[in-house]
Amino acid sequence: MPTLFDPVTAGDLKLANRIVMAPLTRNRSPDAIPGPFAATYYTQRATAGLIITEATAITQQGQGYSDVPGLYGTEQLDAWKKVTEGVHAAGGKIVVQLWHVGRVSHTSLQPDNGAPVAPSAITAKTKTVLIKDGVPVFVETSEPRALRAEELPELVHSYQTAARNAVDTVGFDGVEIHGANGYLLDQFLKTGSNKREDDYGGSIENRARLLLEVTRAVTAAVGGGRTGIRLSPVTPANDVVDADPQPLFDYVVRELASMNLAYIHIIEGATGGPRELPDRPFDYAALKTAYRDAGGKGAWMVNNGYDKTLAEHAVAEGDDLVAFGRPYIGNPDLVARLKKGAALAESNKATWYGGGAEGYTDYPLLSY
Ligand code: 8OZ
Repeated sequence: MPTLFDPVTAGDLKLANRIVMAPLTRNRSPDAIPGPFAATYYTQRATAGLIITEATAITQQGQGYSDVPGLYGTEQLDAWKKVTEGVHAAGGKIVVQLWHVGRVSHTSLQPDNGAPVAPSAITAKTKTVLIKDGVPVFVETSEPRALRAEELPELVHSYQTAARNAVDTVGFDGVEIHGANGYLLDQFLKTGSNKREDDYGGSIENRARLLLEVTRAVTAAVGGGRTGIRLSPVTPANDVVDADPQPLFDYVVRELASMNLAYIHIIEGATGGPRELPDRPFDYAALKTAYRDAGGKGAWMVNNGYDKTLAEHAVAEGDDLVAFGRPYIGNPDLVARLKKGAALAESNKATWYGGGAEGYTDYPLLSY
C-alpha cells in the first residue's frame, strides 16, 4: 500500500511524494508582480511533491486584493520565471493557480475603477484586503455588475491565454483552475450568487457551463495532463451557497472525467475552518465515486485541516494526494518533518498577508 512519501503520477506530472503545498495568498506582490523573495519562498518548499502557487489573477479584472500576483504582463511573467527556475533547480514541481475573483473585489483594484464582474449583480457579504502603507486593511467588497453573455467567450479565452503563458513562457509544470472559495467560477456554479436567466444560469448544466468551458479551453492549450482544478462544494467562504450541492458537484466531476485532468483538488468543509458543517452536509466519497465511475483517471487531491494521521489515513484509503496549506507557512521542510514525526512550527498570523521576508522566508529548517 502506498504511503504519503511514495511517488505518484498525476496526469503528466511525476511527483516525488503525495504531499502538496496548497495555494496560499500572501500579498507580497506589489503592482501584481511576484516580489523579491518569492523565488526563495517557493524554492525553500520544493521538497513538496507538488507546489501550487498562491492564487494568481489571469487579468486585471480578475484581481480582488492588493498585492496579489498576476499572470498577464511581461514583468509578472519574468518574475514568475525566477520562481519556476528556482523550484526546478531544487528538484520540485510547481503549477500556478489561475484566478478570477469575480465579485470579490473592490473598484479601486479594477480597470478604470469600474465595478467588479459577477454572474449576477449581487454584492458578496465578505471583505477583501487592501494594503495601505504596508498594512492590510479589510474593506467591504464593491457592488458587482452582471457579466453580459457576449463577454464570456473573451473571459474563457483569458484563462486559456494565461495557461499557455504559464506553461510555454514561464515554465510552470501545469496550471490549477481556481473553481473554489466563492470566486468567479464558484459564483457561477452556486444558486446563491447565480440568478441568470440565460444559458449560464438556472439548471445545473447551465450553472456549470462556464467552469467546463474554461477547463476545456485550458486543456486545449496546455493538455489535460497539465491541468488540475480546485473545487469547494460547501465552503461558506466569500458568501457562496448552493441549494443542493451534491448533484451539482457530482455532475461537475462526471463532466470533468472525460477531460483527462492531472488532478481534482477538493476542499472538504469550510476553507481553513471545520471539515464538517452540520448545516451543509456533503458526501465526498460519493463525489469521488461519481468521478471514477464516469472514467475519471486524474489524481484525487484532498485538502483542509489535514495532519499526519489524517493524511496517512486518506492515502491508505485511496486518495492520491493531500494538500497542506497553513502548515507550509512555518514549515518549509514539511515533508521531512512529517516523515520524522517532528513537531510542526506555528506560523505568525501577523505576517500571513503582506510584508517582506519576515514570516515568509525566515522559517528555519529542522536542525536534526
Ligand atoms: C485568503 C486570503 C485571500 C484570498 C482563497 C485565494 O481562499 C484565496 C484567498 C485566501 O482561495
